[in-house]
Amino acid sequence: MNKIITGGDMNADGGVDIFGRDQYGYLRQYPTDGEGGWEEPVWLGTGWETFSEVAGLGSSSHTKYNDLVAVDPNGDLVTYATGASTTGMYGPYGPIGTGWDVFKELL
Ligand SMILES: [Ca+2]
Repeated sequence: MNKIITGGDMNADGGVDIFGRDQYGYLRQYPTDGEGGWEEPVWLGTGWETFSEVAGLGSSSHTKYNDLVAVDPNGDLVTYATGASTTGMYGPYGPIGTGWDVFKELL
């Protein structure tokens, strides 16, 4: 993995989840099992290597699910809204702003 982040509780099951992006750009979500372990990863898609930064966000879509934000190759900050991330489905992303590539990382 070349990027590991926590996204908060992405699937609204009460446990904090983590994400890993591998060298090929695959993004996986690792849900907690609620007992100190982790469930099988959920594959969330490819192409995530194009983002210089990926971070967890609260629910920007006013749902019970948290979302992700990322800095795309143009330096735009974009959001990926989650429906139910256990299905691996993320809604289309929308731009938040431009010029975010000047920042070293998202916190
Ligand atoms: Ca969770």
